[in-house]
Amino acid sequence: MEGTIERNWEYVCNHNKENAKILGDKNVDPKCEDSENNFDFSVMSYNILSQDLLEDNSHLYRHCRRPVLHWSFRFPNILKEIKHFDADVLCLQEVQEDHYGAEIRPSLESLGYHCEYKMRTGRKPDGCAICFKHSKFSLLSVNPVEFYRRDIPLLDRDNIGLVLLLQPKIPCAASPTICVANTHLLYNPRRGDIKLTQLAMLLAEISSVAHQKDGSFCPIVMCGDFNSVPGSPLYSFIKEGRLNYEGLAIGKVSGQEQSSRGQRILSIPIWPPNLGISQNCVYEVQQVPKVEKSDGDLTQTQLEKTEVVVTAEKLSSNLQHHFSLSSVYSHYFPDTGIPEVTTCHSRSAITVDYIFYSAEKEGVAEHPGAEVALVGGLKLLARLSLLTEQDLQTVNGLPNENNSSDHLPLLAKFRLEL
Ligand code: KL2
Repeated sequence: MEGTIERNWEYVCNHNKENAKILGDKNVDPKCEDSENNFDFSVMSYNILSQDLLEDNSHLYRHCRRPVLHWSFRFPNILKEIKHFDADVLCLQEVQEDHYGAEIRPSLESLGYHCEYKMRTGRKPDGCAICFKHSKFSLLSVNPVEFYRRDIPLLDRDNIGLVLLLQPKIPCAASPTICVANTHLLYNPRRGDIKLTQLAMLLAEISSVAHQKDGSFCPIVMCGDFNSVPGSPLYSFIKEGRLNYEGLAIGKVSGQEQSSRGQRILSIPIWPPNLGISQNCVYEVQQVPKVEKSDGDLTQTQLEKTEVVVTAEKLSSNLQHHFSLSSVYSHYFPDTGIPEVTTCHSRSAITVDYIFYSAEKEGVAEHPGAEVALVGGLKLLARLSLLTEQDLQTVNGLPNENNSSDHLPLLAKFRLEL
């Protein structure tokens, strides 16, 4: 029998009770409690390990006792965990389609969730789901993103993303919308070029979904399994809002492996212009000339605009995005400096899963030079602490008797100040 392992809630706005117990969950600093001017909500990001991928990569799970690997054993545990934490928003990865239809969706619906799902393209039958509590949000839009592009040889992988626009349900008050994104980026440690492009595609979709009439963006939560480690160029790009990738080897983008092959240098630009995404990770306005007025010729100004865009992009090895994103987790335990782990199996124990969010304003000054747009901010109230590799060794790694994925769920509580 493998023991259970405890994870604590860390209350970010309550310095005296940083290590409040899970059971002490309701025991929050009064200053942090729900008030009329706040909308509080919790988010879970969880790669639940599709059975199909578990069986395809069975060499990673040789340390496990056979019975704990069966879906019929794993699913009740996963559901129990989801039920226990009772998050208002779930971002799930590796959700296998048949299990989703037969068990996952019905179970979550009976827990009060509305579920949206996007399956990968291609042959592997899993995808990402975003589920949210009916009682907390209404659904404004569903925006799936396919990273596969038949017309672009670089983009021959079947990963996807999903972006929802949610309306908080608040009595008698107007509230901004909240944009929630979920993804599972390509695993292949050597193909940082594809990973960065997939990320850019997700960011472009988030920009278009979160964009508000006044030119600002609503608050953003971006969850998922990014198959990249903290401090890697891909991670830094998300956090800093900029990346100069000149001379960077494609095998170094994600930091998953120290000495991977894939030492080809990223090309400039990384993705071809016909993807329609700028180096700022937004959809490019179509430069197709308008033929609204009689003659159909390009005016001089239209021609100049087109050229400016093209030349500016040819020279730049800089990627940017407009959001100021923070990570819920800090990736190291402050007292010991030991790394946090979000996934663990017989080959690796690392962080690849994240909850990023647009933080309240003070972040803007940290990014001089980066063109940070006006983005609605969230306040991080609490997170469920992660574990170390050593912690997980004491329970025979993952998956085990009680933890039924090779990833841990990430959990955060946010406040939207109205
Ligand atoms: O790293 V993961 O597990 O986020 O937990 O994402 C991928 C890997 C997932 C989807 O492709 O399947 C796992 N070696 C190890 N793991 C692999 C491999 C591989 N060759 N291929 C896929 N995965």
